[in-house]
Amino acid sequence: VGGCSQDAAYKHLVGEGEKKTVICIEGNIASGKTTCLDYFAKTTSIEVLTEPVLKWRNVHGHNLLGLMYQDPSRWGITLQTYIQLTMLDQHTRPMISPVRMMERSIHSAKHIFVENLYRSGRMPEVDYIVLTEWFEWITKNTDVSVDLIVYLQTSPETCYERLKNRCRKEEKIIAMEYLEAIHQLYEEWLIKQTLCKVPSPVLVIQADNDMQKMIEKYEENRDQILTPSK
Ligand code: DCP
Repeated sequence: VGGCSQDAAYKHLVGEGEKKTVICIEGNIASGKTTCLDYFAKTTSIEVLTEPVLKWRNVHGHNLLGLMYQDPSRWGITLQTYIQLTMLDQHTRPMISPVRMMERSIHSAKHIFVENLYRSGRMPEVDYIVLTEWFEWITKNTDVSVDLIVYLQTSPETCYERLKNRCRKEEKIIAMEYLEAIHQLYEEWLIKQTLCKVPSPVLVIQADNDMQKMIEKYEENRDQILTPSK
C-alpha cells in the first residue's frame, strides 16, 4: 500500500542528453530549509524553488493549511491532495538552469506527511490508498526524479523553539509530539532507510546550530551539494 516506486527511465534530459541535476532540501518543520535555500539563491546562479506554502494558505480564499491544523481528520486528505498537485507542478516545470534546488519534494509529502496522518489514525485507510495510487501513478508516468537529498537533521526540540519564535499563526497549535513524529519518520526514511526506497543519495547535515554556523556548513559542503555524483 505504501507506494515507493521511482521510475529510473524518466530523467531530466535536455538537448543532446545533457543531464540536469535536482537537489531537494529536506527536514522537519522549521529545520532551517529556508535559510539553506536563501544561501544558495544568493550565492549561486542555480534555480531555487521554495515550497508553495503561500498557495496552501490561500486556495481561492480558503486557508487549507489552517484548516488541516484545526481538524486533521477532516482536512488532511484535502491539504495533502493539493500539496501533491503543487509538488507535481514544481517537479515537472521546465528547468531554466542546469541545477535546480527544491524545498521538500513530492516524496516527503507522501512518505512523511501523508504517512504521519495515516499512522496517527487521522487519515482513513481509504483516503491513504487513494493518495497512494495517485502517487504511484505520478512516479511511474512523470519525471519526479531527484539526484540528491540534503537532509537537515535537527532535534525536535530545536524545531519547537524555532517554531515558537517565528509565530506562523496556523502553526501555534503544533505540539512537540507532532514534531517528534515527523522527526521519527524522517529518520526512518533517510537514515535507517527502512520506510521505503529512497529516491536518491542522501547528504546529512546536522542543523541544530545557529544561522551563522549553518551558513558556514553550507559553505563547507557547497561542492558536495551542487555536484552530486550521478
Ligand atoms: N506541511 C504539511 N504537509 C506537507 C508539507 C508541509 O502539512 N506535505 C506543513 C508543515 C508546515 C508548513 O506546511 O506547517 C510549511 O512547511 P515547512 O516546514 O516545509 O516550511 P518551513 O517554512 O517551516 O521550513 P523551514 O522553517 O525549515 O524553512
